Amino acid sequence: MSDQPHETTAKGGFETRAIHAGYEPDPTTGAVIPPIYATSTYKQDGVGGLRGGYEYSRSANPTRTALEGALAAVEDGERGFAMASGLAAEDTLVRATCRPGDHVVLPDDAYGGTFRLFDKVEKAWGLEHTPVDLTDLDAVRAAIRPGSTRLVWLETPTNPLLNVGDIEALAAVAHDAGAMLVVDNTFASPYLQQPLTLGADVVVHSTTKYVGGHSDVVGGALVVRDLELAEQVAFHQNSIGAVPGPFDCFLTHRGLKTLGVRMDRHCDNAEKVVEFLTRHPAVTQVLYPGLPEHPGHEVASRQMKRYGGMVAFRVAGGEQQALAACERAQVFTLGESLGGVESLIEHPGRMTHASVAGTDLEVPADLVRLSVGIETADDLLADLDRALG
Ligand code: P1T
Repeated sequence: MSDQPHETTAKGGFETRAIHAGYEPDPTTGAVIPPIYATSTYKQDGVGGLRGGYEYSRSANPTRTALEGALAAVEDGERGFAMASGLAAEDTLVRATCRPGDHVVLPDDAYGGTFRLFDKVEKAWGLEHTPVDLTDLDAVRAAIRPGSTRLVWLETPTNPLLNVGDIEALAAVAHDAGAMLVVDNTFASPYLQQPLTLGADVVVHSTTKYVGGHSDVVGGALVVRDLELAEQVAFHQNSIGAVPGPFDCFLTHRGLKTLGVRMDRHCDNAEKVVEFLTRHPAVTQVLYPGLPEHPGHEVASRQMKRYGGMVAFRVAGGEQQALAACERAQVFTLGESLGGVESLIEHPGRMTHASVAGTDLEVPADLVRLSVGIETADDLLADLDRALG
């Protein structure tokens, strides 16, 4: 697989890498933006005579190669892999690194779909898992099974409770036991947090969210820093084939270029929303790592540039009032997903995390999750005031 095309990472600051890494203007036309290579196959110059390593678009496509180079660069990794969705990225990673009988440590408040993948799909193929509080290092050490735990899986901040795990400390715990630390960096985005620079082995993204940034494409990514692991992932990416098409890659890459400016505005608006909610009488608790009283605030301050655009809160009056708030909002659109320019509101218990109802991962019924967008902040506050009655 090593003869497959992949761009090396460009140097420079975050925004420079987000905009330039992975692609040089086309030598023939000067096209500044990677064209959408809508082709499944490539003419060979004699049998095996590949031009630039391109053979068949499941294995590699130039629009995808450009995105993969940019993803590696913004995460400070060696290689990036674009996948058809966040869950496709997760499944491909698991197959590349684990075998039946192996074991994975999971967050006890992971995204519902991630838990479902391990609990309902991977388990049937012999992969065991233990959900644990990843903010408790002793609990993580106790959950690790020496010799069979391959992955410690961290989401930080978590979806939807916004708990924060210490990437550096967890990397040390995982490595001491011969396991790898995987970090789902979807909520923070590479602009706010770069787990590979803190010792993580693999970064996972649902690029559907902040990386794409416009709620117009589903995608996922893996970024690694070890070239041997990269070979394994590349082999499984091609062998399983859960890859995005060129138009999806184009949209995701276009979104990535503006990630820095968007994230700063997401954070500005989220801070205003948090300030508003903490003073609102219908709100009993606001969950946001930027709040000094948040249990993960100190760790978040060390490992994140800012605290992100995701906010969760609990509503006085319980589930019915939480559902009513979701339904009354107008500028905040009622819907799943997150990370787009438009604000979204949802009820995790009935929506994104319905798949963990009845398990240890069940989320509180009075919880509302906001993906704070980049609209005019005053309009967002007025909308929340109306929604909360
Ligand atoms: O939806 P997909 O691109 O397959 O990504 C899955 C995924 C993985 N990790 C995290 C932290 C996620 O939040 C998600 C998807 N989450 C939602 C759809 C949601 O509304 O929370």
